Amino acid sequence: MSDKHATDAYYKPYHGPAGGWGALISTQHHWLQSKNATRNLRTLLKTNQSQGFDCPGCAWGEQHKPGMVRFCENGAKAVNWEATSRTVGSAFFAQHSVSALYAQTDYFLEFQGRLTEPMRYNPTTDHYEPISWDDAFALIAEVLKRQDTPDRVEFYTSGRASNEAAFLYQLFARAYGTNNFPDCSNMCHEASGYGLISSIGIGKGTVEIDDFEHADAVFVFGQNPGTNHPRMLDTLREVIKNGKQVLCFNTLKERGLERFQHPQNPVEMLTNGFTPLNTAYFIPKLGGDMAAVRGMVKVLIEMEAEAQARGEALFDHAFIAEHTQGMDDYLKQVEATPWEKILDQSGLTREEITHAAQVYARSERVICTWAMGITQHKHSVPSIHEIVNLLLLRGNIGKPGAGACPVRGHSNVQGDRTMGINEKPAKLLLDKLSQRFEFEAPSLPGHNVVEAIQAMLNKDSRVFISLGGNFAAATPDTEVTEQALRNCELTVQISTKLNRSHLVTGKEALILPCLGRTDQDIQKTGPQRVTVEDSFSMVHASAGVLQPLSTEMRSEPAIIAGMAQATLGSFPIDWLSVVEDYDRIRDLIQDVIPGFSDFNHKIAAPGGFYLGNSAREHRWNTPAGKAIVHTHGLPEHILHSAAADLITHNTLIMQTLRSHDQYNTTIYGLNDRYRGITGERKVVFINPADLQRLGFTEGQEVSIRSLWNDGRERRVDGFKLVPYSIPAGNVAAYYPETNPLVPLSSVGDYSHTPTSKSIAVVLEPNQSTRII
Ligand SMILES: Nc1nc2c(c(=O)[nH]1)N[C@H]1C(S)=C(S)[C@@H](COP(=O)(O)OP(=O)(O)OC[C@H]3O[C@@H](n4cnc5c(=O)[nH]c(N)nc54)[C@H](O)[C@@H]3O)O[C@H]1N2
Ligand SMILES: Nc1nc2c(c(=O)[nH]1)N[C@H]1C(S)=C(S)[C@@H](COP(=O)(O)OP(=O)(O)OC[C@H]3O[C@@H](n4cnc5c(=O)[nH]c(N)nc54)[C@H](O)[C@@H]3O)O[C@H]1N2
Ligand SMILES: [Mo]
Repeated sequence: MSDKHATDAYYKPYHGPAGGWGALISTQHHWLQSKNATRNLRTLLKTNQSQGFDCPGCAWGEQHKPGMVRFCENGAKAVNWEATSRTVGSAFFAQHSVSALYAQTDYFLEFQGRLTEPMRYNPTTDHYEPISWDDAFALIAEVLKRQDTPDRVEFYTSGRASNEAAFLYQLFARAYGTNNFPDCSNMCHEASGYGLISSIGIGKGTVEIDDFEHADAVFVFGQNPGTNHPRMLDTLREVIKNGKQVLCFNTLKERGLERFQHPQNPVEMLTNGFTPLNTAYFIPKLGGDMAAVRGMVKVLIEMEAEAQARGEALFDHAFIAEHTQGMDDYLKQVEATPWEKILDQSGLTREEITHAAQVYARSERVICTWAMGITQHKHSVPSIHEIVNLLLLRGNIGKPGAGACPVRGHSNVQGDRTMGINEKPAKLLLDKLSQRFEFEAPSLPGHNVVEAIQAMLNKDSRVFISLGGNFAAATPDTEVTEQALRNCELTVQISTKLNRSHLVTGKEALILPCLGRTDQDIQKTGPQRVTVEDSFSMVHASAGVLQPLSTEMRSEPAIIAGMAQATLGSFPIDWLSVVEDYDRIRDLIQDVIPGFSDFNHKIAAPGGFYLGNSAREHRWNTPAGKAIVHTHGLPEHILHSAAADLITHNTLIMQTLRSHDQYNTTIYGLNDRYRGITGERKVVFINPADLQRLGFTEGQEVSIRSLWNDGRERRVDGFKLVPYSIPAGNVAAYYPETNPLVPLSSVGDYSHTPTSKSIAVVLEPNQSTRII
């Protein structure tokens, strides 16, 4: 058993600020590791510049001030990771069998370098072997054509695909005949899309990046920008410098939200001047934000009564009357919610909630931002409705400096949805596609991620095609998902780097190596650019700068066109001709997708163009023509009943989250600087009182077992306990190592998003070392 000294080796609390010298040192380390220092410096300086490429790191927007260097530490890691000169080609696969590679860690797999040749799995030898592009496309076409219905095929998308690739991909799948579009968004901001469409009639944030300059207060719910959206820290820092408020709600004391030092501002770094980033930091329990916001509204109702007694008003009654429906019912429900329930579920004190409410009341313009701490729970959609209701009370949607801001993850996940990657497409999109391309677009809803896994498990779906991403590792219930993929007749992975999904093969399996954001993309008419959309609905161009490592790599649009041409011939378009010049793809997009008229012309502008947002203009695309104020009771329990029914006094609620050295399933390194972890990923952050109550010691290795009433054991072993500032009853551990614990059917209400932030678990002495 480990003692305290064993823990010291990997856990040492971090006292510095976020950003700053640590960020620079870390960037340099990753730079050198990529074996390509000068090539990468050139690359980094082109990041997010108008003549360069869009950073593949995150979907935060750009503030267009001249001369700014527009990358952050973690963006630099993402760029360096892609721009490596290491390659994985036929010699590599001849050397390593698929089973041998399967035994390696995720870190090892991606570290091997860029995929450079199309490969086909040979089950007899258990090795991948080279295949020509034509043969690969012919194999895909043959398998697709022999299916009795197009709904046997799943078309997965990860959010790095460009608008051009995404548009062609959905056109291919729909022309083939299915809406089976499981996509990473189903595991990510689905609840934001659903929650916002059902309340304000558009599934996107309502703020522009410049709104932050005008906000009086920014409420940051359930996100860790120091790691996951570092450029957002610059924006928050400016808010505070303007003398305005940033209030953070996070179940962990995240260093990146507490203090921040700008890595590109030498004066600040030399003087060691830290900007205190938050003006208040609240630590709710997991899943407690809805209760916290409800408590704030309860206080605001009292303040409104006091204001009325003075002949004044706190609520924006004119706005409520003109623009909303259902506010009275909601306010009655809030009044009927007892404080005990609010305090118990939120884990906050009445004073804390009152303080937050007072800041809200004093602020003319309020922005609420959120990410996975809100969207990956069972009651995520109700939580988002609650946040929207809070904003609507004082007309905080559609005025400068105010609004709703779900902070997106992947750099083009929002654009992919705009382009029609959606398993439940709007009728308008299908009508436009049918009209423009003269075919009947399929109207039956397709599968989301969880449904796709279930369908492959039942063998209802038999082919899995993946435009990027790492489905086997990113999805819940790893063992079940792997079985689902293995059931397929064919799995196709269009990827930049080797990952677990290449090793969990169907009967047939293909790896199709593609160009990334940083690579030059030369087609018949010359160099091409693609476009992406950020969290603020800004669409802009991106063009890679590096020479591809192999002539055998193809662009995503070219690969999609190759599959489509082999499967469908020139129906409904001449696929190969549109990829000769991406302007032609953009012409198609402009004909189908609203907001893209004059597309090719508009992307010439530096910074791109704004797609507009109906809610911001007070046009509410809801059945009532107004913003809908939804009324939900606080959840009985934050867990799904299949877990809640099994809990005992030993049960803890676990969130799965990202370390500082990872990009989703891509592991750059084994450190998590701001949380003080080095050289280790298998850790469980736990409240010291729980550690003692459960009879464990710091640094002890444990197994984590999750609770779900289907008789299947879900367990991971060998995790070290790290005492941490986290509410009692809650624990945290990294994704994807803990994905085997997330039951496939533990999904959010309305959103069907796996509840990756609320899993019932028990900790047990480590099973792998236990003496029986
Ligand atoms: N460097 C880097 N950048 C990334 C990514 C990456 O992996 N690495 N991933 C990208 C993607 S796809 C996404 S979606 C985003 C993810 O960005 P985040 O949402 O910031 O990612 P997580 O690591 O899941 O962090 C969740 C945060 O919410 C807190 N939290 C969890 N549950 C709750 C809760 O119930 N209430 C509250 N108030 N807080 C809670 C956690 O303590 C943690 O700070 O980042 C994107 N950017
Ligand atoms: N337990 C748990 N599970 C989660 C989450 C969680 O918080 N907890 N978060 C969820 C979230 S928010 C998300 S978004 C998903 C992410 O799910 P995915 O998007 O499926 O996973 P990534 O890890 O981002 O995918 C990485 C792989 O993408 C490929 N790739 C990288 N760049 C490119 C490119 O430009 N083109 C192509 N074709 N391929 C490329 C590389 O091969 C790389 O190995 O995971 C979800 N899963
Ligand atoms: Mo995400």
